[in-house]
Amino acid sequence: MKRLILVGVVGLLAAFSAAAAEVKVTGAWARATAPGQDSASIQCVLSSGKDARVVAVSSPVAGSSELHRMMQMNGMMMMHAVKALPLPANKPLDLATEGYHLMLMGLKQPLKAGDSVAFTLTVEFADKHREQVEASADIKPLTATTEGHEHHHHH
Ligand SMILES: [Cu+2]
Repeated sequence: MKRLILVGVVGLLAAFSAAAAEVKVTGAWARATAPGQDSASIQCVLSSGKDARVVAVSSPVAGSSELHRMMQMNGMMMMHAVKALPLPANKPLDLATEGYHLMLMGLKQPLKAGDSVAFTLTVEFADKHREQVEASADIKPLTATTEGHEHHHHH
């Protein structure tokens, strides 16, 4: 009898944690801005317990924010806005590896190393249900690199 009760409790806990953590944002960071620079890109790793896609990003420090992807064009790295970032169930998406970043434009203040910047992702699940995911990115010194993935500069 005692053993049956224990199993029941464990099952309930598992159900709770699955519901509370469908989408996770880890390792979010952005580079400190140079003088006069009014845009920044955020890198992070996203994971979801269900099939989903990120359809929007916003931040209180930016006038506007977009989902961006890098693309090589005529030997130059260009970036362009995309409508969504794919987020298949249980398959973490490392934005840097896939050439994506979250683009903050029209920054209201410079980003300083050691600070953090809050941002919100709008996630749409396969059933069209949408959820807001709050996260924050650590601001790293201007010289921080993304292990060779950084091919572009924002001006
Ligand atoms: Cu960009």
